[in-house]
Amino acid sequence: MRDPRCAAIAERLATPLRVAVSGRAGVGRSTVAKALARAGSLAVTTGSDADLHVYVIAEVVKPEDRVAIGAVTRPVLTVLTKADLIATTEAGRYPQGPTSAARTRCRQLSDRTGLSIEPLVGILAVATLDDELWTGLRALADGRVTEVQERLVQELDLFGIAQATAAIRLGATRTEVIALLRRLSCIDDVVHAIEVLGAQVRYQRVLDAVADLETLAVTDPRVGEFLCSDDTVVARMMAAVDIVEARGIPVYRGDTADAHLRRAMQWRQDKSLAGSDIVRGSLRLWAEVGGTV
Ligand SMILES: Nc1nc2c(ncn2[C@@H]2O[C@H](COP(=O)(O)OP(=O)(O)OP(=O)(O)O)[C@@H](O)[C@H]2O)c(=O)[nH]1
Ligand SMILES: [Mg+2]
Repeated sequence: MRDPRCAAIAERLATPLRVAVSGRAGVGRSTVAKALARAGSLAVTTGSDADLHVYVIAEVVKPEDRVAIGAVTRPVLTVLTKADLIATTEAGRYPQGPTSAARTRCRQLSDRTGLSIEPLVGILAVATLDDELWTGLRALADGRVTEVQERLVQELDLFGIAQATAAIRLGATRTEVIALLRRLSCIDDVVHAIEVLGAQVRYQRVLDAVADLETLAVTDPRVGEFLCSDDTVVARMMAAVDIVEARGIPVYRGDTADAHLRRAMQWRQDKSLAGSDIVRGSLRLWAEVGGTV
C-alpha cells in the first residue's frame, strides 16, 4: 500500500521508543544517555515527547531521588550506573561474574524501595578502544608503563583496566576485549528492560494506528482489507503478547495448530483488548496451519 496516509501511519508505528534521561548532577547522566543512544534501538530525547524515563542513580537511592522518581509521569526505569565502583570496593573474587556485586546491590535497593533498578557501567558501554588505548592496555598487561595511563583511567577506570588487561594476558584480541567490556557494561540488559517497559507504549501505538486506518477504510476498501489481513491481525497479537508478558503473565508460545487453539481458548476468558487480540491472532494462525477441531 503506497498511500501516503498509510505511509505516515506506518512511520509513526516504526518510531523508536523515545527515552528521557535524568538524575542528580554528576551521577553519570550524560554517559548513560550516550550509551542508550549508541545501543541502536532507542532514541534519547531531551524534549517533553519522551515515551519512557530513565532515572540515573549511583551507589544509593537518596531521598531526593525518591521524590524525583515519584514526580515522573511516564513509565520509569531506574539505572544504577558506575556499577564498576561497587564491584571494586566489594573486594575479592567474583564467582558470579565481576558485576555480580552491583546486581546484588540493585536487588537489595529494589526490595527496599519498590523501584525496578538495573545496574550499568556507563563508561564501559561507550568505551571505544582506539589504537592509543589498545597499545596502552597491552603495555600494562605486559607490566610496562604507558603514557596513556591517564586516558585509560578516564575512559575505562580501574575496573575496566583490570578486566581488559587480565583478558589480554589470557590472549584476548582487541575485538574480544571490546566485546568483553560491552558485556561487562550490562547495557544489553538495560536496553531489554526499557523495551519491556515500552511494550505498553508500542501496543498503544498499534491501537492508534488501527484507529487511524479504520478511518481511512471508510473511504478506501483496500485499507479495510489490509486491516483484516492475516499479517495485520498477527502483528496486533504479537504486540499484545509483548505487553502481557511485560506484566509478568506467561503466554504459551508454541506454533502448532494445537498450540494456537489452546492459546485462543486460554485467552478467551480474558476480556481485555490485549486478550481479544491474542485470541484473534491465535485463531488466524490456527486456520493458517489448517487446524480442525
Ligand atoms: N567509574 C565510572 N565512572 C563513570 C561512569 N559513568 C560516568 N563516570 C564518570 O563520572 C563523571 C561524570 O559523568 P557524566 O556522564 O558526565 O555525568 P553527568 O551526570 O552528566 O554530570 P554533569 O553533567 O556534570 O552533572 C565523569 O568523570 C565520568 O567519566 C561509570 O560507569 N563508571
Ligand atoms: Mg552531563
